[in-house]
Amino acid sequence: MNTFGHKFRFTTFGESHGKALGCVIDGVPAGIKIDEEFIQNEMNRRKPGQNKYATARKESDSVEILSGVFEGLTTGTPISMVIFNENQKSKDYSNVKDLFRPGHADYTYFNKYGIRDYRGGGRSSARETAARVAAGAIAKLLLKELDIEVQSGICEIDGIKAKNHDFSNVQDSEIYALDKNMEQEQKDAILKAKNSHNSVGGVALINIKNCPIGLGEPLYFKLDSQFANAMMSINAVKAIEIGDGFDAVNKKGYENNDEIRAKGFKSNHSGGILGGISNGEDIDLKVYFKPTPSIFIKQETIDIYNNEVEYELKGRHDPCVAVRGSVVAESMAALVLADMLLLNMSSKIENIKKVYDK
Ligand code: FMN
Repeated sequence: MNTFGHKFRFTTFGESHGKALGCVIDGVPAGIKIDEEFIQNEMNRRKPGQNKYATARKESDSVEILSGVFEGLTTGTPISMVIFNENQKSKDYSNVKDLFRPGHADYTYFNKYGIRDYRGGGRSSARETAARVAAGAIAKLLLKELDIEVQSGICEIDGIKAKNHDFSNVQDSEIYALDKNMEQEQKDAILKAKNSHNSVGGVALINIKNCPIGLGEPLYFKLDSQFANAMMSINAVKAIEIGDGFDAVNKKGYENNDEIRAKGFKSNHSGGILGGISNGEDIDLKVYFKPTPSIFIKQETIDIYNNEVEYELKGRHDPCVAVRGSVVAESMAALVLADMLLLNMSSKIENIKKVYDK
């Protein structure tokens, strides 16, 4: 199961220490202008090795488009993109060859398949998310045609919460912080964990503007369920909130309902989704990332022969995966929207008549 989406559908391939990763996207309408600089820029926002708050692994994450684009426009045929791996250090993993690293997929993969690529986690590595960002960039170019905007930023690191959500701060921040006043404290928490060979968790906020009313397919394909599916498919994501999320549980109905006026909703506690369908308000999602499992502190585990052992990791790892993970979550949100937009087009006979000029 390496495919996501229905009408706008993509499949990713590749492993952390293999030759390359990539994706094939099917269902992209013809005639979308492909801005390669934009796609690469999206890749650069996720790529590793950019500052001391991220892993030191250096990858250019240059994307090559192999098919589906002619003279700068999509042709309606599958778009395939490839990203070659450049900076693997597979020998860093020789000491964990027969061990199951705590917090990683090693134990479950091995028990499920009986074989695993231990170098960097193979397919279970978040290196795969580079391919999702490439696919997400194509989805964003489709959304751009419809003036739909998806943005993200970090609203919490190690329990230190942003008090203000200012997306204009994100692009100048090394940790994509939404609150300039909390940024230093959040950065210090990452460095403190890194210097003590540990890691921290964090929360990304995704905001979607200009989403039309009607996206989401009741009952088993609600928009919220598709966002949850998309976000929970990202490595290290442990929870997602929509709108007021967990806080809604402790409110009374009167406080939580968004009253409706002729000009629209008076509030947006629902986070832009009602009954599984977008209501035209901003969509707000919070995506919760656990602390990076790879830490450089001695831990207990077992080997593939069930011997109890102690081990210490080598390698290069993100002290807080939420930072680069926020870009992946933003891409997945764009991919869900692209799919839902295309699915929604056949919900009314008028729409179909419009296409066929009847
Ligand atoms: N885990 C690590 O141990 N080291 C890393 O450098 C690392 N980088 C990541 C980068 C991104 C962008 C994301 C989203 C996750 C990263 N992870 C990293 C998380 C692991 O891949 C993930 O926790 C692990 O595969 C187990 O899966 P699970 O946490 O979803 O259960």
